Parts: sequence; structure tokens; C-alpha cells
Amino acid sequence: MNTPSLSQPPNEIGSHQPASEIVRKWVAETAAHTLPDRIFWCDGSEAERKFLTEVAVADGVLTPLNQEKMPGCYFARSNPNDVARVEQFTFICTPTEEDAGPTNNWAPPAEMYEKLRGLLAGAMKGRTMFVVPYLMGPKGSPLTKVGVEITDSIYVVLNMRIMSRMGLDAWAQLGESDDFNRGTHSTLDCNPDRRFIVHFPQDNTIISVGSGYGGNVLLGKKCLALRIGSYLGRTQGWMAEHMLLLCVESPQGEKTYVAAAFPSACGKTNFAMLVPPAAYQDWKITTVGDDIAWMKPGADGRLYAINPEAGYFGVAPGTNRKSNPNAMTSIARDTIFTNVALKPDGTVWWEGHDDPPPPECLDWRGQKWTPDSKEKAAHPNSRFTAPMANNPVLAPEANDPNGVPVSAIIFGGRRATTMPLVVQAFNWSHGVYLGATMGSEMTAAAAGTVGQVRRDPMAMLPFCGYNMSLYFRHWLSMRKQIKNPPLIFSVNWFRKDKDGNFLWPGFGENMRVLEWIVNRCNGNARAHESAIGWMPSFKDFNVEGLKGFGEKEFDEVEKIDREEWYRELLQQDELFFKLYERLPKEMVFQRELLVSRL
Ligand code: GTP
Ligand code: SPV
Ligand code: MN
Repeated sequence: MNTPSLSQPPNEIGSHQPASEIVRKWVAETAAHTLPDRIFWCDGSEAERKFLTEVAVADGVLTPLNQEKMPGCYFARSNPNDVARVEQFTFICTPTEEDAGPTNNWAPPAEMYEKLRGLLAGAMKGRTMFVVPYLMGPKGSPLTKVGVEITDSIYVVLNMRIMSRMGLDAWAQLGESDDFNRGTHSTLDCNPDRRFIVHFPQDNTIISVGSGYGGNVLLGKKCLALRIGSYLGRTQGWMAEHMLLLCVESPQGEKTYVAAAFPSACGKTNFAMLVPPAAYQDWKITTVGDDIAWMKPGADGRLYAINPEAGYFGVAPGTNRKSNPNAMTSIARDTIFTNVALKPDGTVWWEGHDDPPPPECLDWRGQKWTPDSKEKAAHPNSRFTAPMANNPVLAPEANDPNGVPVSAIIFGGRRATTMPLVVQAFNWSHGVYLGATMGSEMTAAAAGTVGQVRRDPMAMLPFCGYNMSLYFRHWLSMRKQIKNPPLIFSVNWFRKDKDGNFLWPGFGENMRVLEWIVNRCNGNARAHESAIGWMPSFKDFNVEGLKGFGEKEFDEVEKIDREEWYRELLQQDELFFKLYERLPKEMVFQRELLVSRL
């Protein structure tokens, strides 16, 4: 067989240009500036996937895994300097600095365009420029958006193909319209000094340079679906949120849809694919989405949500048959693994895998690793990219253009102290306050100090495409458009005892919290009023079959410690001071009410 080459794709692969003159002109201009050897127009077909995969393997970008044990699976390593999102190099370039607000990096748009233009000049010389058309959202949904990503990375193309609805449907939805997201990505030389992830919300434009990894470069995901999406949502009356979406089906067959915002690497994928414990045999959880939700009020006065994505870019470490069997099945085939460890038999491993540590393997950097090694075998932010169609508990509603009506919104951070297992907000504006003041320990999903508690409002700190104070206002004002709003809850799976052990078993057992939440939504569960919101008493909470967890343990995980709360309030104030200028008054009132209740 000949070596597959991008200069000679078979059967007209790579040549499907759109009818749109606007797109062709933009692509031609970008090519004239970046000077690629050729332009490859993606169509999303299976033939194209096969061809590009062969090229990626021939170029050493992908390594085929053991095809008997892991059919259709490939392995990739990123540059060791490029393993997570880089928040310090992520910019929101709105016309004024105030539009971007104090929580975002900002630069004047003209200046930033100029700087990026300089970096992109001739950047694709000797490379192929791929044009990737994609839909964020199910075909035919009023919420669905068209994006076009120009990229010089074949890895990006193959990942975007899994993560979005990539292909000719996007050209069909676009027609001659100008309404699409313009994304330009070049890996350049992958130098951190020339790494910028830049958004121009007012132009529906993203330019990303100098990285090849995850949320920095799969532009439909965090850049379009959250940063640009949140900006558009504010002007168009909808919401773009860092939320999973799941369906709870009760033994009576009643379906309740729940959205939950947890910060990066804090449990969204796990919660979205939850397997109920034995005591819940007649309950069923299905996954609508695991990372992002777009929500809009429907004609019936409820809030409807879609998952704009088509795949899962999930955290590998900690994923196993016990913690998340549905994820394990999802990644059994047709999956790309990035920065995990590679075993001699062509399968993969990571910390927290079902299999014991291999006697020998290659670590995520490609160096020999044994169980005696001090370093981790897989990078803590190593990931899998899997099609959502592989998920055995995928909700059919994930492809429904109408979306699903949301009954509950949950906010949750990773907190060793202070925050109880579950509490319900008194009302919408109190719920917005709970979300706005959320704190969480930092994780490996972003470059930074892992473990430090920071404020991460609605899990959107790195993803809000405009002024955070105005984002809070948008949340408050949405209430007027939603006659039957979802109830709002706060959860914390990560509270610890003095010895550093988790007080709550988490994972599948989170079903117990979910049951109480769903029952609250349907008027079937009791609660008592506490200083911080409605809480279940022990008798309202189902612990059937949960060994070693009785009233004492429950009280511990639900405890409100006043000292801790006063400290918490001081930390919240730091964020409020930063946002003070345009902070909605409701936030200050809610704070005062909380202080007086405490
Ligand atoms: P992003 O993809 O970065 O947005 O992350 P995510 O929010 O989807 O997080 P994910 O579900 O991948 O979980 C990240 C880490 O949290 C993994 O190491 C999990 O094992 C761990 N985790 C998830 N759920 C629980 C839980 O209920 N309890 C505990 N203790 N850990 C959990
Ligand atoms: C996150 O960090 O929240 C992720 C991974 O989901 S990334 O796509 O890299 O943003
Ligand atoms: Mn995420």
C-alpha cells in the first residue's frame, strides 16, 4: 500500500467546498496570510475519517492501539509543555475592558488582531490547512449554531469529528448566511511564549495559537459553546452553561431532567453517567450531556436545554469499571486517548484504572515507567475523546432538537470543608447567589496551583465571555422569562474528615442525593429550613443498603459550622469586591440575609 498523503487524497476527499461565498472568501484570505501548502475541506464522512486517521498514523500523530482489544482506538501525546487549558493566556477582547470584566484577561481588539496577525503570517507554510464545518447542537434545533474551524492540526480535526456534529450538515444549515463562528487555529511551534486563546465575541471570532491541546484548540467546546455562547446568550435571551444534563427515570417511569454545574475535573462526566446502587434497581439514569448545556425558555414557561456536543472529552485518571462503568464502555472503541500511559500490549493505563499498575510501560511523556517510578504514569489531565453514541446509557433526548425541560439546577464545588452534601436554595435569586459564590479547589484541568480554593461562579470563571457581574444580572433576569423555573441546589461530594478521608462515598451513591432533589422538584420530599437553605433531615434521606453511613455520618456531612461560614463569607467578599462596580444588588442583599441567619 502507498503511504497515504494529504497531497493526493483519494476519491475527491478534502475537496468539498461550501456554496457559501462568504466562507470561501474568508478561507482564501486566511490561506493567503498563513500560506499553507494546501487546503483540505472536511466533509465529516467515514471515508474521510479513515483517510485522515491513516495520515495521522503515518505522520506519527496517532499510534494505533491494540485493535483486537480496543477496536478503532488511537493514542496521542501532546507536547509536555501543553497539557491543559491556559487561563493566563486566554483573552476576551471586547470593545472595552469593562465589557470583559475584572475576571477576564483583556486587550484592545485592534491591538490583539494585529499581534495575532503577526504570529499567523506564514504560520502554515509546509502544512495543510483543514477547514472544519461543524454544528454545535442537534441538527434542526433552534439553539444549534454553526462553527467553522480552520486548523493546521490533523489531531484537532479528528477530535472535532468526535466532539461536534462535523460535516456537510453545517454548510446546509449555514447556506449563504454570515451567521457562523469563525475559528482560526494554528499550533505554530507549540511555544508557551506564543500561546494565546483569544475571543472576539462581538465578531463571533476565535483565534487560538501555540497550543494543540483540548479546550485550547477544539474551538467548538469551551471557546464557542461557553465563552462566545455566553456572550450571545445574553443578547439573545438564552444561557450557555458549564453543566452536565441527565435524566432520572423513577420506578414509576416518571422522567425528571437535571442540569449540574461543577468546575473542571469535579465530577460532571461521572455524575452524568451515574449507575444507581443496588437499592435503586428500578431507577434509571441516562446521559443527555456531560459538560455543556445551552438553555432557553420554552413556550410552556419551562427552561429547555440541549447538549451542544456529540462526544465526551473526559478525564482518564480515576475512571474505572467501579467508578464509571458507562464511561469505560464508551471508551472501549473508536476513542482517542491523549497523554495516558501506553502498555507493551498496545493497551492503555492510568492511575485509578481497574488493572493493577503494569510492571513496565511508557509514561505520558514516552519514557519508561515502572511501579517504582516517582512520577505519575498518566498525566493527571490525560483525557479520552469518545463519541457519545458509545454511551450505553445515552438518553435518546441527546439528539432531540427540542431539548429537555430542566427541573433542577445543581451547583457543586470540590470543598474539603464548610459546604454540606446538599442544600436547596430558598428561591431563584438565592440560588443565583449560591452559584455566584461557589468555591472549588483547583484541579489539573487548567495550568495553576492544584488544590487551592478559588471562587468559581457557576463553574464559569474560566468560561464566561463577558463581565461576570452582568452574567449574574443575566441569570437574575432570566427568572422573568421562565414561569416555572427549575429549583436550585448546591452539593459537595468532596467534604473530608480531620484525617483527610471523604465523608461521602460519592459516585453511584450520589443517586441518594439525586433522589431527594428529584423528590423535592416533584413535591414528594421533606426538608427543614437552615441558615443556608432547605436541607434534608436524616429521615428524609434514603440510606438503605449504604453500609457504615448512619445518622452520625449524615449529620457530619450536612453540618453547618459557623466559624467556617464566617471564613467562607470573607472569601466570598474578595470576589464581590472585585466585581463590586456592577454587581447586582440582589447579591449584596442575599449576603446580608445569610449573615443575619447565621
Ligand atoms: P471536565 O471534563 O474537566 O469538565 O471534568 P468533569 O467535571 O467531567 O469531572 P470528572 O467526572 O471527569 O471527574 C474528575 C475527577 O473527580 C475524577 O478523578 C473522578 O474520579 C473524581 N470524582 C468524580 N465524582 C466523584 C465523587 O462523587 N466523589 C469523589 N470523591 N470523586 C469524584
Ligand atoms: C474542562 O477543563 O472543563 C474540560 C476540558 O472539559 S477542556 O476541554 O480542556 O476544557
Ligand atoms: Mn469541562
